[in-house]
Amino acid sequence: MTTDAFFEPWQLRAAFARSLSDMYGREVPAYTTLLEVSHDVNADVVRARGADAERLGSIDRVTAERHGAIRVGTPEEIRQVARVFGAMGMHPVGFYDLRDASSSSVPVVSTAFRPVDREELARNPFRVFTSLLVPGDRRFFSADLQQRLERFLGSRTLFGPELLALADRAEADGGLSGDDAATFLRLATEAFELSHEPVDQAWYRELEAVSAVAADIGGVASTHINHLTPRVLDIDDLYARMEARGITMIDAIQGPPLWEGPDVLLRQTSFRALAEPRTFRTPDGLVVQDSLRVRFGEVEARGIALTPQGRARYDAAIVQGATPDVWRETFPDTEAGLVEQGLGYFTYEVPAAAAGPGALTREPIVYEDFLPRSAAGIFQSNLTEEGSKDASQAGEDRDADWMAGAVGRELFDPFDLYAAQVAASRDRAAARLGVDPESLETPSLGDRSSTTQGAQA
Ligand code: OOG
Ligand code: NI
Repeated sequence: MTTDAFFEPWQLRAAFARSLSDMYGREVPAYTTLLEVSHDVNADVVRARGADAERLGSIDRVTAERHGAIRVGTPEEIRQVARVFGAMGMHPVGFYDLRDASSSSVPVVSTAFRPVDREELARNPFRVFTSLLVPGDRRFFSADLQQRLERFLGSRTLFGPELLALADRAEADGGLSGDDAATFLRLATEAFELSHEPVDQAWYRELEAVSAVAADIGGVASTHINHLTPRVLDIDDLYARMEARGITMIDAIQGPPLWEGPDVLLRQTSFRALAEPRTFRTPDGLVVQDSLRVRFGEVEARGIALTPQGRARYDAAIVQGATPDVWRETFPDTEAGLVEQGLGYFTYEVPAAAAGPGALTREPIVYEDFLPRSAAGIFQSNLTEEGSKDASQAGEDRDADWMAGAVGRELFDPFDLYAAQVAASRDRAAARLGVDPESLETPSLGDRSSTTQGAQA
């Protein structure tokens, strides 16, 4: 990086995603295997399907695309996370309550930091699923444990003052100069590396008995990326190739099944965390070698974003079991069907070589968010112990408003963002055609190659 260059938020975001990926690849070798296999799968899909493979994102976007996951302990910590990600044009989107989505002990609520504008997403869609511990939830923590946990969390520092100051400057100035950008990226990457400080054994094990997730968050004095997920264009093929390489994946691909109709939302699969050597400080002050399983591997395929109606169908279908038969009863088997039934989000596009005024095509909007049941499944598949949960106790109320207050920023609603993309595309198309946006009909007929009469000229 040279001193005179200036790095805009998206450039910081793209560089950060690369830097994290390099760090993770050095530290978690199976992740490198996953990246290699993902690249092979994507190259094969592009070769086989041509332009059609890029309908839900260019191959450049998909190749660079990652999501990460982190877990923090306090509202103050998630506010700091928001400053670091805010510098990179990543904003909190959505609210996920994992406490009920999981049968084992997962005492967190979550949001995802990601770009929200179409152009920004196209430049680099890096997103981070961010979970926040709920120490006041009596189903998991006694009053005494809550108090000790909060004291421990209150006394640690996840992000140093230099990193936060650079983050604030980047947000205020719309980017950073070369030297500052390099420092910011180095400090931000370090903040998410696994710490080699000895772990307080008694404290960690006490929390682990309640919840492995609680121990991962509150049993150590730092945070870490716990997985980094590439995107693939054919997750069934990837699954088979990983197994063939001797890497045991979890039993299932989470989310929708493989079927002949359009891919919607998100399909994910993972391999279990590998035991990594860690040092522990015992109650008698000895430092001993042991291991912890906290970093794992995940991969995902993204489909079309669903409207609230589409999502309601998805939620009803997934509890019946995500089989192709259930899907055939639930969803139309064409994109046109999704449009006609108001189930999916599609934009209005004026083709570059439009046949004439009024010619419109539609393009599907890719799902940029997460799914609570799948997320719970990902958490669950990586827990060594179930932990303990006393369902007779009342949980602590948490919702999107609470999360917005904790983060101290606007929390975007995913549905609003998709709907806004549709509206913006409609206005753009109307302006190009010189007609009133209200006069545009949904381009619902035919497939991609066919056009439909947009304006009543
Ligand atoms: C986050 C799990 C959720 C996903 O892809 O659904 C997630 C975690 O394990 O901290 O990353
Ligand atoms: Ni994930």
